[in-house]
Amino acid sequence: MANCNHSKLKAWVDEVSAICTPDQVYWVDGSEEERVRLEKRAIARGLIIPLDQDKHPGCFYSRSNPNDVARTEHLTFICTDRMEDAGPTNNWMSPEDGYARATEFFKGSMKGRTLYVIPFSMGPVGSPFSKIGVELTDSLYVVLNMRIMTRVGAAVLAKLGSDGEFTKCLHSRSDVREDHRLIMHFPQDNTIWSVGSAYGGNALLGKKCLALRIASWQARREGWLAEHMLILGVEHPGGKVEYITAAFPSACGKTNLAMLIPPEGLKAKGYRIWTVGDDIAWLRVGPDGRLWACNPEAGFFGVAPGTNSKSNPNAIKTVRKNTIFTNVLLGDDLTVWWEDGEGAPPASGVAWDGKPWKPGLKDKDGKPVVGAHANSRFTAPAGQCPSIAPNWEDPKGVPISAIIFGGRRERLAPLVMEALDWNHGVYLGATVASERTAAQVGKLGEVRRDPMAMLPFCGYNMGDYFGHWIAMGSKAKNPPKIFHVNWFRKGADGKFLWPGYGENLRVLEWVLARARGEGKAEKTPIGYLPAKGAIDLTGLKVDSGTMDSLLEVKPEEWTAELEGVKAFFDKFGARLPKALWDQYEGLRERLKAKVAA
Ligand code: OXD
Ligand code: MN
Repeated sequence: MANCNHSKLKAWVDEVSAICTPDQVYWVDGSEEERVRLEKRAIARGLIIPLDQDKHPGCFYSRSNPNDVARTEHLTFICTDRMEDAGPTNNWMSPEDGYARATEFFKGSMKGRTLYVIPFSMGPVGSPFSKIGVELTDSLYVVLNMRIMTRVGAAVLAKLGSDGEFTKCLHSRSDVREDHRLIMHFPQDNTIWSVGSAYGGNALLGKKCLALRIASWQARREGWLAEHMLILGVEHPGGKVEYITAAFPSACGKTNLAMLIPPEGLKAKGYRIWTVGDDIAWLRVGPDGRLWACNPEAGFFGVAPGTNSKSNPNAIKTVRKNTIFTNVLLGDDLTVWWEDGEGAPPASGVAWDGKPWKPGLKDKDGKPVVGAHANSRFTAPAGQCPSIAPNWEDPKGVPISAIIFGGRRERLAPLVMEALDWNHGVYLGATVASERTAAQVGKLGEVRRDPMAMLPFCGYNMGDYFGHWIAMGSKAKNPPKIFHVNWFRKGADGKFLWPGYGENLRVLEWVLARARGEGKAEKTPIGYLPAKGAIDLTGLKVDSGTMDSLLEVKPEEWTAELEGVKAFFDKFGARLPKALWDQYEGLRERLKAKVAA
């Protein structure tokens, strides 16, 4: 056993061993020597396949069970004494039922396997932001991924000492059956139990389970924020760096924005983007009354398809070495490839589902067969990203100038707007929505709300969560300005109006100018919008008519939108803070006045 003198931790490992009956227990120390040893073990067991080491040094391929390729929200529960504490947007179970049901699946689940004990820190070890967890898992794949995504091992155990607090994270892949799968959160006990899945979001318990669901609960109690946000720094001509956090629902391009490369015109001005994090931000009020943010993760668990040197050149460079690829296409030449990726596909290979694959392969109905699963992933160390900020591990975090919310709306929402004040900004975050696209089951054009992009990740009643956001505005004497963006507005021809990608920096430039009290804006009923010419379009082929469409505010459409907002807010009953109803009424009045004018 490792150098552990934490009696409660040792007792818990014994207790779990008695239930899961592993053949042996191994304490992860986090050393380089251990990495090599565990990789060899995983290769020998067929859990990972080494890629061509000349082309992809230190990289491995892994394929999961085809029934286990994404987060399973319908099997994810918040287990609290009172159902209303989980709220209407979470699945709920009582802690008694939760433990009892999951115990059935954990019983004997590690027989013939090793139980790995992974002490891990979310956030740099010892930072005032950081939280410690210990994951007990029977999955070597999880161990190798946790070593990339978090800080693990001896240093964490030392920090924990003999009686430090930690989140108890229990995981077993068990038999990877969907009917034996449960992802359970017990926030009152600072505990997570996940069984029946080895997929990242379900099994790397530091990420969504700890850093968002459990942390959001703790954050409310302790007066900070745990958010589904990227963090980036914008270096201005002259060298000054200002930081932004941004929350977008899954698959809306957070990783791409976090690693943005300025387009030629802006690069020439002297801009540069620094990546601090691509998925999660923990925010605390600093001594200066500002919000300071820290990325609790140490790696990127990014979606592969669609990642290429146009959409995200920095991600392509990040995954060149020391990366685990899961469920992409494995070429017979031991390279990896994914749809809408980089370069030509290999001549032949094995697809994510284990079946032989060739470029141009069609199914029996003549439809193209993909080589990589749409949710296939790369796990890569953050430090390898060419745009990683030199201070990304600063224990005191980075000071935030602006918070951005965004959804995917083909109509209605303008390219960018600034909230009138903090509470209005919370309203903008609470009403973030996306329209369903043809790719999703359901009514086309139907609006799905994803407040602050936290719908699947908030570990308590979202009505209380909105209240906590409102309260944080008064706690921070110097809070950041709040904005809403929409990169996805379409014209009458059904084409995107805004070019996106690196050009988004033009919007960030206006956002930061506004945050400094500069930048020209026009007050509209829905918020401050850029005044004509306030967004620098030099060198960009977007004409002024298109810009007008991108920034058009149609009061009738916004009035119609209020109905959907009301239905959503009504779900929370008395738990919805009055301040948000005030915002709703204020917007209604402003729109009425505009229509009447
Ligand atoms: C993720 C997600 O995996 O948001 O980051 O689903
Ligand atoms: Mn995410």
